[in-house]
Amino acid sequence: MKSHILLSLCLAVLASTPLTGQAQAAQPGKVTITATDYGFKSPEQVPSGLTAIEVINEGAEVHHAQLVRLAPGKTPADFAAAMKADPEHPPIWATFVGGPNAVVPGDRATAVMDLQPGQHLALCLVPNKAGVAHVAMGMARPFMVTETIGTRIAEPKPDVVITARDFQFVLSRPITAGSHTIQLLNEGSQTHEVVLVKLAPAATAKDFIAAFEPGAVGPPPGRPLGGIVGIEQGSRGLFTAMFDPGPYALICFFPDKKTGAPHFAQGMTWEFDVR
Ligand SMILES: [Cu+2]
Repeated sequence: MKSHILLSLCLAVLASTPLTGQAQAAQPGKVTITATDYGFKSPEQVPSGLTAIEVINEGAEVHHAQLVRLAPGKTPADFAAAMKADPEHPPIWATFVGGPNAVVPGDRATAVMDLQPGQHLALCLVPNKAGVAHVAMGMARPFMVTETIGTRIAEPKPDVVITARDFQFVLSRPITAGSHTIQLLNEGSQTHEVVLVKLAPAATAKDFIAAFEPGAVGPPPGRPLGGIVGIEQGSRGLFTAMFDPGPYALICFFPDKKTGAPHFAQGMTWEFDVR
């Protein structure tokens, strides 16, 4: 989940590359990122390769962990400076490489991503009630993905594929009740994400989105259950979710390359009923 609002915010927080919280030991194939209001705890170094990245939300707001890989030679401070200079367009040397999408306080979500070596950042682009993206309040955490030879986890086999296009989601088959391993595949020309939302009865994706607009009152009529944060053209990521009967929505909040407006405004939502 993210908002274009974030792109107009000062990301000076990154310039000082704060290491919020304590470093944790990295374990091959698995990384835990703890989100609070407003910071991340994560290992400083993560081995490359297929990795189950878990976000645990210990905050009081909705959080996710958007991973961004910087090109060789680029630093978190460079990223902050570039975003400050041109808030509408992330620098081309920053690659959006997925991560676990939004969950409510007390919840957790996992995304399986194939991490490549290099300097990374975990960002939370979810806005608070005032429309300020959490990244601007300190939710930016640098970490290094290191070259690894050795243990790699096996790639989970998806039983549902969600294909993201400009600007729609296409499901390989209807989602039934029970647990599913889902692959998000980006076949669009832009970066896309998927937030899986369990909607409240009679609520729509639009109602849920409206609850995150600045000035909205009351809790959102639905519960985000993770998904995959922004991935670029040709990329994929995997997540597992448990489906109870009822209404669900898939939503892309990623800002349009040209206009900066979120993709849901261009119709990138999908509602479905699990029976
Ligand atoms: Cu999108």
